[in-house]
Amino acid sequence: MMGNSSIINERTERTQWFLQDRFGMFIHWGLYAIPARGEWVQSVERISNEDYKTYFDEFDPIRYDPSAWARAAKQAGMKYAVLTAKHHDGFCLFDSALTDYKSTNTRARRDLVWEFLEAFRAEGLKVGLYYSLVDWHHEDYPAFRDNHHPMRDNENEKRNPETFSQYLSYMHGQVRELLTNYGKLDIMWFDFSYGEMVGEKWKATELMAMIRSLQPHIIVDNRLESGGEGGGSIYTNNPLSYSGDFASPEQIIPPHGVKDQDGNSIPWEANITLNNNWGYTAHDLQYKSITTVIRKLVECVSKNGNLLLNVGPNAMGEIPRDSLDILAGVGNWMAQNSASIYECGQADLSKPEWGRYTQKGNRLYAHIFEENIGSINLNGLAGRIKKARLLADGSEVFLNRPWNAILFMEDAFLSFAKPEALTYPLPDKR
Ligand code: JFZ
Repeated sequence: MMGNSSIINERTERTQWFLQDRFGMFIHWGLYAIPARGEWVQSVERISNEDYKTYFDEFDPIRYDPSAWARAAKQAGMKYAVLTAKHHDGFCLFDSALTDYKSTNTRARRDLVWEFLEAFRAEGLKVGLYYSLVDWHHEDYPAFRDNHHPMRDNENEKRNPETFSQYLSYMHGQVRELLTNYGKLDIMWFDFSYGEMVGEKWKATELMAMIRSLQPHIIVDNRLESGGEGGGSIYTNNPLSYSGDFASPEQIIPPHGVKDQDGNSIPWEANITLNNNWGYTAHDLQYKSITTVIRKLVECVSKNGNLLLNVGPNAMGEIPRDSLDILAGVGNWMAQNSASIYECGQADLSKPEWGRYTQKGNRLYAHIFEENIGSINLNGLAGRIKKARLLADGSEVFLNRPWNAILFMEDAFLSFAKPEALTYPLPDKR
């Protein structure tokens, strides 16, 4: 079956840059940086809107310097960034005409989204905005409880599920504002659908028609139709207008990448945290190592996917020191090895037991994860390799010894990108 080829063709065209760039920064920032217990704090702790307003009254990120964020992203080798313009708590980091619950009405008096966009564009990065479909603050958003997604469900608060259409006008209106008043955006990242709140419940066809008319080239995630667990018709060969341009597996890298029912690769981006939280969480010091992050990036690319790596700036507006250290370490590796990431994808070889391959044209990149193995097995490559070089310094790698099966041949090129060679010492507390 051919499926919906025009939607798939347009998706292929729109996502070209995305599939080349491979590596982006996710930024979860909002009022929840003050309680510093994660971006779900209002729901998890059942904080009323009245009590949560304390944080609104107090919010004053005096050290917010998005140029510093943009430099950190760029140095890490990231090519794009996505900021939470509005998360589930409903607080807007932009100057919306449709609400008073926005950063320009806090002590900050700044349009944080505008400044983010300017700063990242100035560094040459592509820019995207996350917009939460879920809204715990809007009175027309229905309270909802289920075990998997403990939505805010505070008995004492006014809720008008029967006027949900007013929320939809608000939500569509804010998306229109973002796509009209903030210049060219590269990514729109909606979050998220659950239970019956899927697709047309968001008036998704109408929403997508507006999005495409305002910014035809923007790429959109798949969460108008799904949650972070995957799913939705993007996984079929018959996608809808709102199925999304890329799948968004959350906190996992799918074992075999993401393919449709015919086995064709679908654009995808794993979104992954540095510690165990998206929003700033003061007590969460369980950070991944630099090597782990590099390997996740390599793993995504080896399966034709992207990595959107999260940071959660604090209430002052700073990316936490631990996160900056990891980004710097990844950046040091990328400075020498990014040729094995950008514009690369899955190799036409199965995964070797010693690590992973990425490939770009006739260059095959061998990422060796096992330490102290004197030689690696290049099964399936006998006779296909012309020469091998260490990617970091261009130095020759002998293929006849100790890898004695390999003969030199025409248009193949093997490069080695070893994460271990360039890891960074981590602070003691780890
Ligand atoms: C969502 C948000 O709730 C979370 O705060 C963060 O922004 C993340 C990137 O996205 O998390 C989800 C959304 C959906 C599912 C799981 C986590 N899901 O459907 O399984």
